[in-house]
Amino acid sequence: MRFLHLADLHLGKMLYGYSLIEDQRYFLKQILDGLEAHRIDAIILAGDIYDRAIPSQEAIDLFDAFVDALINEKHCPIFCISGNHDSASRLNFASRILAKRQLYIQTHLYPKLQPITVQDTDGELDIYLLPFFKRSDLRGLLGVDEHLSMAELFHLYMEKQTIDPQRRSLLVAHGFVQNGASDPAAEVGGVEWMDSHDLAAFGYVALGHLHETHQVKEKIHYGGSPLVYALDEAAQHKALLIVDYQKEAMIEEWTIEPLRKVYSLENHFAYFLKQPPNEDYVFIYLNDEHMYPNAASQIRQIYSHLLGLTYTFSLRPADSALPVREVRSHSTSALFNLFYEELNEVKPSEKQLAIIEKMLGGDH
Ligand SMILES: [Mn+2]
Repeated sequence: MRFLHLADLHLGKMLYGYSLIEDQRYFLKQILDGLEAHRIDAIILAGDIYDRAIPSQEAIDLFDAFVDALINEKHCPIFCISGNHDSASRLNFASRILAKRQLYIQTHLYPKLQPITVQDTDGELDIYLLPFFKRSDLRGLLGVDEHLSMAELFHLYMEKQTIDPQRRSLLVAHGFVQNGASDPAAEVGGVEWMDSHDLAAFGYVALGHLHETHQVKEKIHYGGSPLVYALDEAAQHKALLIVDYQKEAMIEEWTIEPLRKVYSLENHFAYFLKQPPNEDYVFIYLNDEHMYPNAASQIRQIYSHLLGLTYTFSLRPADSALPVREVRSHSTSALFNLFYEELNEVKPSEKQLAIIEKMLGGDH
């Protein structure tokens, strides 16, 4: 059986004020169009379906159209859990009815993991759905009062499970999983870590939460977000994982080019004005030594999806801050001169000084 391991769709995501819904619609269409060619039998959605607990109407419409096409046209079962961005109870709506049509949605944590067992040519395969949970959920479920870490609580939870390592199995989960503790207090996005060691009984673990497509250890993988959702994700590896589960799980990658890329560029103002039209989501760093009026609006003529613009000189650390007492003893125009010099690394010209003096109306 071949699973497509998707995670962190974050439908309805905004990036610097731009709605990414068109990019997400394009991406999901590429998946639907490529299902047969990649011989996908089932879809895994490892949490963070939506970007917000109360998703926008267009995000709901997009997900609705996607699952409709998968279930009703492609007859492709879906195994879905809620992530920390989803509202568990909202996503849970009609889940018992939907399960009868093979749209399995799990949003609640139960004391005992119950598999959905599917049959394929290699025999039975147990699929376990473990939605995102908080430390307090586990504490309540396990009835422990002590101040235990997420990793300790999760270890106790998994000790109560009876996963037969001889059977073919797959776990879908959403959280921060790492190999042991480098930093006991480690967390990502407010989510504390769990130990991959506690997931060793499963034949494959399909994780969501971290946005880079990567392997935690053998048979434990993060699907990653399909699109770049922050500038610091621009250099991340992004690919779809196909889990080819025969006797055991083997991983393949499927790469889909996004509608628009996300990245940052650094150069001179004049350089950007000479570029061909660009529709990518671009953040621009100008390394000119002085500011241009309306730089952003001029650059936006070429870069239609400009995320933002900043001058590299403005990012230099301000290490020459004056003590408060000294600030008070300076005149306003003297402070302006210091400010200008710090920002531009040259003193203001006589002409500029005259303008400032005039604006300030003499010394203050
Ligand atoms: Mn998440």
